[in-house]
Amino acid sequence: MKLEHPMGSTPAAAALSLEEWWMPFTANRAFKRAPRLLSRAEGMYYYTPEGRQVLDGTAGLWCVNAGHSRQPIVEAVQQQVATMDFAPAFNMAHPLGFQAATTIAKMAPAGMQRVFFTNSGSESADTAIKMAIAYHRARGEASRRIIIGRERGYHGVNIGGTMAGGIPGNRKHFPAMMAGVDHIRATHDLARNAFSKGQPAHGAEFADELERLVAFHDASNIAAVIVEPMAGSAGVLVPPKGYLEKLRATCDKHGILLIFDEVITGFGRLGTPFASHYFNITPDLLTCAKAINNATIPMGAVIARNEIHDAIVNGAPEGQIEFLHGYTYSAHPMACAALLATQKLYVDDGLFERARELAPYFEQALHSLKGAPHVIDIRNLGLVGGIELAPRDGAVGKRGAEVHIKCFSADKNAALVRFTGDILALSPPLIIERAQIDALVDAIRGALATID
Ligand code: PXG
Repeated sequence: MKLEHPMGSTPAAAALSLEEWWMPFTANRAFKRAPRLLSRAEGMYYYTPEGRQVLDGTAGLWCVNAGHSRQPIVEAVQQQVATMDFAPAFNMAHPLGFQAATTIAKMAPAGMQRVFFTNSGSESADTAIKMAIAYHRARGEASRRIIIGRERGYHGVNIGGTMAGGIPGNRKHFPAMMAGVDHIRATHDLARNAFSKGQPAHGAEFADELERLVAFHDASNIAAVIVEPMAGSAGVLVPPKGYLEKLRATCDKHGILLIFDEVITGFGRLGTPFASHYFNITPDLLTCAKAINNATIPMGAVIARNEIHDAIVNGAPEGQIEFLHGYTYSAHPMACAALLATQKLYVDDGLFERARELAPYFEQALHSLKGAPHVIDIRNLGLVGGIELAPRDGAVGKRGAEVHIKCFSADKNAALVRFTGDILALSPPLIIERAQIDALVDAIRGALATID
């Protein structure tokens, strides 16, 4: 089972058998020919097995908002695993689950104080979709089952999220599961909005497409619209001014629920607890995960408008399970312990305010890459940045991948940068310092100068 390792692989990787781990969302064969390993993390940095320091420009995968291996979280999890490793949450409970839900409810938008725990963003998306359908059914509108997503949307990889998602490559192999969904178009508009700072000026009218789909399917058949308030995975697509307001108004007009997928935007990424606060628009259901507990233990949640909870729960006969849904690990005690410690850390360190204060500096640093080779757009919001590169002729995505590898492999000032096709994405931990923002941007500038 031991592979032969080509030149360039790390000694630590060379000592491993790489065949057995079928890696997620990875070009497995290419990766295993030249593996990139991380073995330790602290604060703003990852360390490779051979001890190279790599600045974390992506908070892991948009999730380690408080920085890595923070002591209060480490201690909370250590203590919890020694106190009670697991407790069932079906018709049983433990105090931490309630404390965790109360903590999240306090920071959620007004009127959204009911929290259902999952273990990931994908599970949150599917849970929210089921809740939306259950809500309409409980109110006697069982025909409302269609889910409207958006092109380039990402809602994870479970069946509901795959259906509602709008990334063609993720969907194309699963056509039989795709009944009952439709999509509005993405808001990306390079011609009018390239190099916008913050919310772009043009494109509120893209939301009008929802009216077209409502007319086509009839409102009586539509359960919910699900969008990321700011799309991350598909390449940092910031909503145009006025766009989300229009979506909210159209949903209200037709009794359609609005689901905000805040898996990336939740917990300070934009300088507010949720993007809902940032945009001042309250959805009906809000999905989150990742930074909920600094990604220490897998966890996600759906936050529901109280009225949605009440319609489902009070609509069922007394003594019966009202919502037949849940996971063995919903509100896992260790995930809850990590959540409580993480949320306290966010408050104690003022990290959401810090993100808000740093955002203008981050914006300025990022936009200094305008004019660098291949850069055709730069976009930003809060501590999120997207840098779009012109694709190489006949090799879409190659430039993005090369920048990622060059930044990671650099002997000096190495950095972890995400790429989606030819779009680079930055979402550093909220503890980043100004000098580290400069280092991150310099790493990208250096990599861009060396690729063709
Ligand atoms: N919704 C959104 C908006 C997400 O960004 C999910 C759902 C799924 O979450 P889980 O926990 O099931 O993976 C996500 C995940 C990237 C990247 O590089 C983004 C995600 C995951 C991995 C990579 O942009 N987002």
